[in-house]
Amino acid sequence: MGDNDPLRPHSHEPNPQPPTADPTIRLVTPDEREILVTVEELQEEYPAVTLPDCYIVSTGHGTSGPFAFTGVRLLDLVQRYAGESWSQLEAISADGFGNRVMAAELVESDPAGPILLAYAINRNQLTRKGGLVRMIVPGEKDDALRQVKWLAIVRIRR
Ligand SMILES: Nc1nc2c(c(=O)[nH]1)N[C@H]1C(S)=C(S)[C@@H](COP(=O)(O)O)O[C@H]1N2
Ligand SMILES: [Mo]
Repeated sequence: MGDNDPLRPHSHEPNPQPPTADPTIRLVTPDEREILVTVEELQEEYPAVTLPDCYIVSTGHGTSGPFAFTGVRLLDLVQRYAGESWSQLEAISADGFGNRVMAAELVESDPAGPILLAYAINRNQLTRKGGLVRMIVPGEKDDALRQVKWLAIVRIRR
């Protein structure tokens, strides 16, 4: 994929502007099925989990928080569509910012809490500008490169 590979290390300068308006996520299963997951489905079909003490730690430009993020466990979403037959996934935003998540990180979650797909912050719905839907990785303390705003694609790999 060359220089535009969203999974390669990228700049710490966050993009402040949502690249698109629609927060629907395209989930791709290991057998290449594509499922569109809306914010409403996340809110209605999965247990809501709130992590009360999240920080967005940004090397070079400060830390913000604490925030209480509410959303679904990424593990719950993945297990619904891929069962147990997967080893990792790619979480990629609409502005081409990405992260790889290994199964072990979801199954044996960090003591700080499980990785979430968040739709609310401090009990209020996240705005699109605020990152809706945002991946929150509570175990990440050193920079904010895993706190992916505007999640657009979840590609699950065998
Ligand atoms: N989609 C997307 N997510 C992103 C970024 C980005 O540019 N695009 N920047 C990251 C970086 S470098 C930082 S510091 C934080 C900033 O989060 P904030 O905008 O909520 O302060 O978002 C992270 N998540
Ligand atoms: Mo950053």
